Amino acid sequence: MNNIKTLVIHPYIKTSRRDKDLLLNEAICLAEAIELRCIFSTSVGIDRVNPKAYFKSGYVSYLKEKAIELDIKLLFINTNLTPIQQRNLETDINCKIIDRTGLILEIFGSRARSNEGKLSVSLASLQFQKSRLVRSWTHLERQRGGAGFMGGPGEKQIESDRRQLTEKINKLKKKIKKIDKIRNIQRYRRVKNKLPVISLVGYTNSGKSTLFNLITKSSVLSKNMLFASLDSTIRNGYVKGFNFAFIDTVGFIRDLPTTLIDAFKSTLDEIINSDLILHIRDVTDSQFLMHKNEVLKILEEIGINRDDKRIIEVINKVDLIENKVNFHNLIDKSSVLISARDGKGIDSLKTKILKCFENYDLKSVLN
Ligand SMILES: Nc1nc2c(ncn2[C@@H]2O[C@H](COP(=O)(O)OP(=O)(O)OP(=O)(O)O)[C@@H](O)[C@H]2O)c(=O)[nH]1
Ligand SMILES: [Mg+2]
Repeated sequence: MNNIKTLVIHPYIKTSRRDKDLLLNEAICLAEAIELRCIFSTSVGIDRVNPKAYFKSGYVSYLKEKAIELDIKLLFINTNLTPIQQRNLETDINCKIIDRTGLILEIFGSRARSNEGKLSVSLASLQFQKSRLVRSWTHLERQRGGAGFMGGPGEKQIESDRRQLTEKINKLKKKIKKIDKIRNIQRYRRVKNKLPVISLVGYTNSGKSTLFNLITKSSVLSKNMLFASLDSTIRNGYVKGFNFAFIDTVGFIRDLPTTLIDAFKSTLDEIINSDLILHIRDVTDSQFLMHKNEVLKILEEIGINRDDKRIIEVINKVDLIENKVNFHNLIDKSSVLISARDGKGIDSLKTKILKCFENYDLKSVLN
């Protein structure tokens, strides 16, 4: 299903001060995260959104010409479209259209490995469909494993009405609740064993899994790709001889669809219950400050204040910038600088972690 010839459009309101080139680049990375072949990409400034087709008719004609000229099979528009806009664009351009939420759902669908992850994505997709009900990519009908929105069973439009969707949603919720119960039992056990829990959170691609693997000697997928690892993983890890439970969580991204936040609620709840939250930040990220805010915003959505004392900032990938720029004025003094790749700073990070647990009855494996 990969390699679909895709046109990537990043629309922005002309008065917006966000950096359109960086956002276009992120849009291309999202498309690549599901192995779409980006043939042409551009950002386009608009004065206002056309409620019928998002763009003015002149630009729609331009897109149509481009799609024919380049034999485009899919158009990714990096914004959230209403069902009407999506349908009108598809009819006018005669090409499949996917919007930002749709694409992120596709990526999540292709990445989820665990039972809970798959169920959560299905739930998010159904809720997304229910919110539009005009057409869908029929996430549940097709066999999972990649961008299934072109050809094959994915082509079939969903016929279920709202009631059927609601039924499916309720069934899924029940299943997830069951898994939740197990999760709660596990959480209870960890509490009973007094095993402190440390969550790794951060923007996608910041290096969470790399650090997680290093500390817990695991092999979670870590890759230079948005949303490489999706399922949250929990493993024991030792910090200078003391035992902790570490959690690698799903990566965050700006404007993470709320349906996904909802669907991943139980996973994200693990973060709320953590004793410590490592906020992993990529020092080479050109949107270093904006992405910090996006992460803090999502944490706030799940109920963790941005000034929560449990959050420690971990500035990662310092191996890439040493002696290059003075970035120290961009970061808090309390942050820890590390390279999860070459291990630099890990000792300081561990010291800092232990300091946070000074008043805690830690289990030493040396005893
Ligand atoms: N140079 C350098 N690269 C790093 C470092 N840490 C991680 N990377 C690379 O950054 C990319 C992303 O790393 P991941 O660990 O997959 O990032 P993540 O935060 O888990 O990303 P998602 O699971 O996609 O949200 C990979 O190519 C890593 O090899 C580091 O300290 N230095
Ligand atoms: Mg990861």
